[in-house]
Amino acid sequence: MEEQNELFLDQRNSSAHLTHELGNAIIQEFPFAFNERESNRYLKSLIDKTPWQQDSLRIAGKEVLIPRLQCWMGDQDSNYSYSGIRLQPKPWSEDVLNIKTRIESLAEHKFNSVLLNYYRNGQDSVSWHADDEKELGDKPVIASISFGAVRKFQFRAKFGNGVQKFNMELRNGSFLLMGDTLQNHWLHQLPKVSGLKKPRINLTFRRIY
Ligand SMILES: O=C(O)CCC(=O)C(=O)O
Ligand SMILES: [Mn+2]
Repeated sequence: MEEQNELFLDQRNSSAHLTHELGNAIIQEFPFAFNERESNRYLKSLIDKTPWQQDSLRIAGKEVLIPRLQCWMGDQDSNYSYSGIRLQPKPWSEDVLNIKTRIESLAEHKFNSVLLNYYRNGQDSVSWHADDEKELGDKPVIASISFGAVRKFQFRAKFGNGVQKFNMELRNGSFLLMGDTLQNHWLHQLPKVSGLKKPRINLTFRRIY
């Protein structure tokens, strides 16, 4: 496992990136994919204009609200379920299409849907999972963009004794390209943070087959 340092990157260059090797999987991190001004504008505009909903999961016979708001957008023929929740795609918004254009050129990859997550404060989170639903194919490439509060993002090996871990900080305007073998070998989570009042938006672009 290898770590590089973003201090050596040119902050004005949206395509400047680091490569993290996690065993047999690769993550490319573009810390400055969106500059601070546009990131702050996207944060506010996405919070205000996205048709957010809070879904619930059935856990041990009880309906439990998930700790974040979500919105699924995509091409109108994409149909997807996430942790047992069936998501009907909303039509693309102008902001999301603009973000999609930027990251498709950085990633050199096309996506047809996106899951938006709104973490209202440090008490919102997502627990250990992999984005490995069968609709995403055998080797899903996932493009993850973050706006707002810096949050810790953690990886844990799926197999073996699970002791292999990797942590990163997802900053305002960063873009993480999770390579095609990552979801097969690693789980990820965004843990709660006590005392954090600031919001964060994350978009994970996916390709549904
Ligand atoms: O908010 C994040 O950075 C991750 C979200 C995530 O893992 C997901 O929606 O599948
Ligand atoms: Mn995920």
